[in-house]
Amino acid sequence: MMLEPFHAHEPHQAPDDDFLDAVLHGLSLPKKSIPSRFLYDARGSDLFERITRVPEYYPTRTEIGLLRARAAEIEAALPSGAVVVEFGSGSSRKTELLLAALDQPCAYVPIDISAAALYPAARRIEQGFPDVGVYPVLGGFHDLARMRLPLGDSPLIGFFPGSTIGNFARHEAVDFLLSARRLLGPGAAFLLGADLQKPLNILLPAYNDADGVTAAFNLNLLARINRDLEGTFDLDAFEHAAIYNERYHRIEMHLRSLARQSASVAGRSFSFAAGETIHTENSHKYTPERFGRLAQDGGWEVSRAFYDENRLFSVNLLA
Ligand code: AVI
Repeated sequence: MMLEPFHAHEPHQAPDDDFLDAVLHGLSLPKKSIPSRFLYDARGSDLFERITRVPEYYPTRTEIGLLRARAAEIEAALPSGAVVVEFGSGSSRKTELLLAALDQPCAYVPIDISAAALYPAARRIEQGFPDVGVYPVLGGFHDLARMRLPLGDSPLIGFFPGSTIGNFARHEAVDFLLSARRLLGPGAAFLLGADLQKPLNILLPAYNDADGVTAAFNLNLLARINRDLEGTFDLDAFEHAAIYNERYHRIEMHLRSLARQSASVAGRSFSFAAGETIHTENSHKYTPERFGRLAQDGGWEVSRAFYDENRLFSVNLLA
């Protein structure tokens, strides 16, 4: 099969005014919030990589364990000679496991908004899998509707590990699934990681690790505002808080003000009551039933699901 290099799509990097607008808007809301995608500047991405290695953060190692342990079943359930399209590929750490499990995959298309993550990871895969054509696409989730995959008639497999879908609001998750379906076309398969609902004694420490890596990851958002948006936040006057919201089945990360104070961003002042928070991330946790309904609303059907023995995490095969 022949694949053309990609040029159809203009590179898209979130411009700085997007960050400024989002922060000014988010801090003006009655319940202050900033979209979680802004947690991932270079330092934030580095801290997230460290989070995936702290002992309390079970999702990454559980998903990797599942991809390893169930490789034969995953291979049997997926077509041979396929093109793997990975959404938000980042460092492509789990890609090697999938490509190694599949029968003669012919191409890999990583899609990521960060050029710094995308191209080195693409090169690594190219070196590790010389028979697989690698065609990186620089772009974010918002660009999916405008993307085209100029591929031949090989079967397509979407790949979205890590339970990143859990960081979307429900309507965003549905829109994402619909866009992925449009992009991949009829007949495609989609392998998607989803974190499971579980007791709080496991869930809360995963987002409150003892070494404070998650706290540093969250607080780095204020450091980023100070650096990039002429912010005046006192990082010692806020603390990381991760709570479980029972109603929405999600971990919420917040930055909690330790005192009554004000801080300015690009010359605009914002006041904080003691205890007031800035909501910085949601991480939804699913039951198999809730995940099945989400997939259905996004135009897919769960055809097979793999769980680890402790039912911490799920890898779902959608059709
Ligand atoms: C990227 N995402 C799936 C992580 C999660 O668990 O929701 C982000 C994260 N936030 C704090 N720790 C990890």
